[in-house]
Amino acid sequence: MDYKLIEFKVHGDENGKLIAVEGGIDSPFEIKRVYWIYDTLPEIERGKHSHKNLEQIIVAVSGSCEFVLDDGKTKETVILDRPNLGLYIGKNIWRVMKNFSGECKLVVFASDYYDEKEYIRNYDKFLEGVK
Ligand code: T46
Repeated sequence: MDYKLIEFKVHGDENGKLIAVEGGIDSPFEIKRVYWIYDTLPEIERGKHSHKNLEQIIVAVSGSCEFVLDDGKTKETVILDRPNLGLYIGKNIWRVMKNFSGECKLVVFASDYYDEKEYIRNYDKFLEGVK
């Protein structure tokens, strides 16, 4: 399945910590867009879509949540629970985000600008596409 976990280098001491992500260096793609997700409730689910071409890296900079990843053949669950861990997701992976902890804050680095036409939001259509 086209995903991987990336350990980011932490710069820090007793004064605090800092992590930098440079496009094409710490991420496998040039970064064109950054967005963040917050104020999520524990019982909700987000995602439920795949992307035709977009690549992304997701970091839980605070709190935690689960990603259920699905390539149409198998499903794997990844837990994001520390700010130095990035989840890279390639194209054609169905993702469901769930079990958000309190104060979960996700920062997402994306390989391209937002384009709703690039999303597949129907699961049957997703399965058709990856067959
Ligand atoms: C993903 C997961 C991790 C925009 O206007 N611009 C944007 O850049 C994005 C990402 C979204 N939106 C709008 C589209 C919807 O009206 O914000 C609304 C919520 O988006 P969505 O329902 O797609 O949010 P999530 O949390 O289900 O998914 C998002 C990303 O869309 C997706 O690519 O992998 O976060």
